[in-house]
Parts: sequence; structure tokens; C-alpha cells
Amino acid sequence: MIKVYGVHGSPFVRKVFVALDFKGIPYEIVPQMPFTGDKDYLKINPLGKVPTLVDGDLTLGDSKVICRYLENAYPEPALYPADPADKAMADWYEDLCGGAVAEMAAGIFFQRFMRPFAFKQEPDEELVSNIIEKRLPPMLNYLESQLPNEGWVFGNFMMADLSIVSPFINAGYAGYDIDDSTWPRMAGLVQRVKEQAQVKACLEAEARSLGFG
Ligand SMILES: N[C@@H](CCC(=O)N[C@@H](CS)C(=O)NCC(=O)O)C(=O)O
Repeated sequence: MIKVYGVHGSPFVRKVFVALDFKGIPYEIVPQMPFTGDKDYLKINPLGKVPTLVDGDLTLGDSKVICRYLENAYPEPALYPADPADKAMADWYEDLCGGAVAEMAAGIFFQRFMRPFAFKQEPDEELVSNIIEKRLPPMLNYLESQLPNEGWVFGNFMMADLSIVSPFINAGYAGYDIDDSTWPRMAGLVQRVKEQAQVKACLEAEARSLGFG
């Protein structure tokens, strides 16, 4: 059976859990905390990051790479569009939101959620304001310009929708909600993705795991 190393609550691990659930592929979760420097884990993923997926002889890191593999190996139901230009845009959104956007959302999450709750430290509000007021708005403006008013980015629910929204689920845990008067399409997509069946089930498991479910 496929194994996924990781923990509930990571925006990247979430993508892999949802992809597997969406495609109806059974899997086992191997609990692996990030940031531990666990030497055994470094042998299968030298970055030490989660997720890592093991499928038989194949061991892969990085949620983008893993989700692409799952799509190729288990094509139905599709999580990426078939048209080459749409597929390239899906990759771009996943790269942008798994990179720069996720890094900003993680900054909010770390300062306002992890520091007070896990480390009993005060958040660095100057850093958070810099993200919310300066760095994030150009990203949100761009994403807003790309999204439909209703429904999904490529017609059906796909990885692009979850990739765009996943970092904001974590920022939401830290009390940051996208302003729906400035970015109504982004705010709407966040709500729709959170209600999508496999995402909803994953978020319920996540809430139980994080202790607020
Ligand atoms: N590009 C990677 C990012 C994975 C990632 O950064 N995961 C975080 C947890 S949310 C992690 O393991 N961080 C530990 C570290 O950076 O050492 C992916 O898409 O899987």
C-alpha cells in the first residue's frame, strides 16, 4: 500500500492526502513531523520536508512531484487539465502558490499560530504586517485576476484550486482571512475548496489532529 510520510496540517501534505482520496487510492499515513532533523527520515528525503510518498520501489519528495506522479499513474479522476496550455497554467499556479505564496502564508501561520500555541512566544507583528499589507496584496491581485467568479479554475475541481487555496487554509488557522470586498473571487474560491468533499474530510481529520476538532 502507498505510504505518505507527513502530518495533518501541512499545506503540502494536505494536497497529497486530497489527491489520493479524490482518486480513491488507499494509503497509510506514516507520522513524520517536519523540522526534526530525523536522521532516518533524511535517508528517504534529504530535504527533511514533508510529504514523502512511497509507492512500492518508488520514493518521492515534494507535493508537486508527488501529485504529478499520482496523476500519471492513476489518471482517473483527473486532477490536472488535459489541454497543454491549461496544464502549464496549472503547473504555474501550483508552483507560485506552493512557493512564494505558501512562504508568506507560512509566515503568518508561524508567527500567529505556532509561536503563541507551540512555543509560548509573542508573534512578530511587524513581520506579519509586512506580509499582509505589502507582500501579499500583489499576489492576491494577480490571483484574483485569474479566477472565475464561480466554480473552479479549470471547470472541475482540480489540484490548481487546492494549490491556490491550501496556503490560505493555514493562514486562516492564524486568524487571517482574505478580505472578500477586495478579493471576492479569491475569498469565494477558498470557501468552495473548503467545502469540496475530499478537502472537507481532510480538514475534519486535520482539526481533530490539531486539537480543535
Ligand atoms: N516544496 C515542498 C515543500 C514542503 C515543505 O516545505 N514542507 C514543510 C512542512 S509544511 C516542511 O517539511 N518543512 C520542514 C523544513 O523546511 O525543514 C512540497 O511541495 O512538498
